[in-house]
Amino acid sequence: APLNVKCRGGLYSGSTVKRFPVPDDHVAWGAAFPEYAPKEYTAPAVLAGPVWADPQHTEGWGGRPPKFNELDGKIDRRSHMGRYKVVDGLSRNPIGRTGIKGRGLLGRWGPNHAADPIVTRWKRVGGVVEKKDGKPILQFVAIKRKDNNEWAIPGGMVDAGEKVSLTLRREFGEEALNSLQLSGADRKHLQEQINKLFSAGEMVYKGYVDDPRNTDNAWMETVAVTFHDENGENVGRLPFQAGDDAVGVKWVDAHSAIKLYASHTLFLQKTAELRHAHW
Ligand code: RP5
Ligand code: MG
Ligand code: MG
Repeated sequence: APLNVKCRGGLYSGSTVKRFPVPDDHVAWGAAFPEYAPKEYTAPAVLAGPVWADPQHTEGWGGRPPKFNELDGKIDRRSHMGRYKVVDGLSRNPIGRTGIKGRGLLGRWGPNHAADPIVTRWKRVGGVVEKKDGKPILQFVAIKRKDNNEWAIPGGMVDAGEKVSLTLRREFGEEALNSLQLSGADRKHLQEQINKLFSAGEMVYKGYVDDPRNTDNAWMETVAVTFHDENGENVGRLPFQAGDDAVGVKWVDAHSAIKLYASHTLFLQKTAELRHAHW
């Protein structure tokens, strides 16, 4: 499969900084590329130093140098891809060149860990499971991202010290069910419904994400877990409403021609294979 496709070429997301053009056969660090001169860019929101961001790579790192390839206090700087290289004191993208240095929109040097919940049911028409080419059609919950209007799985960043199982539930609640706008009893009731659905999940992918925000020094990684509602009764009761960084939510039929954010089509394909669904 082609590597670093969505994080190469054009302008860096939300900026006017142009990525240094990297031809397919020059992505790998091992390919000689003496003229490679990427610009450095880290978004103002990251440089402002919110809790989710590391310090800038100033001399001495403001007394808090990142412990690369380690569990650094509550911050997990280990990669699902194995040990990554640290070159001139900075983490290096394990897949290859992206045409930009720094962190861009990402808070962490090195891996930025996310979790993606893939919630599925069978497509039913008049109560009967619909089939194509003899296989049942799987549907999944998609959200429309506010940052670029692309349809995506309702995933999000794992907070420092947070368990992935909690990130999956929290992000699904925030983005697909607008849980942040609920209070008291309503939120508690919704949480119980989510917990029931999320009690048994299966991991379909763990590793690097071809995210448009990736840079030579910072990149997205995820754990994608699928939760299937065989008879559709649990998910049928959920009050879907887009929230937080999502502006739309809907059930989408899974099939090979679908276009989704970052590497999400790949996670969906793995889910369809796991369920022996049409693809
Ligand atoms: C993707 O970005 C991951 O697969 C996950 O869906 C998402 C996490 O970032 P935010 O949704 O928090 O922007 O790489
Ligand atoms: Mg979110
Ligand atoms: Mg998100």
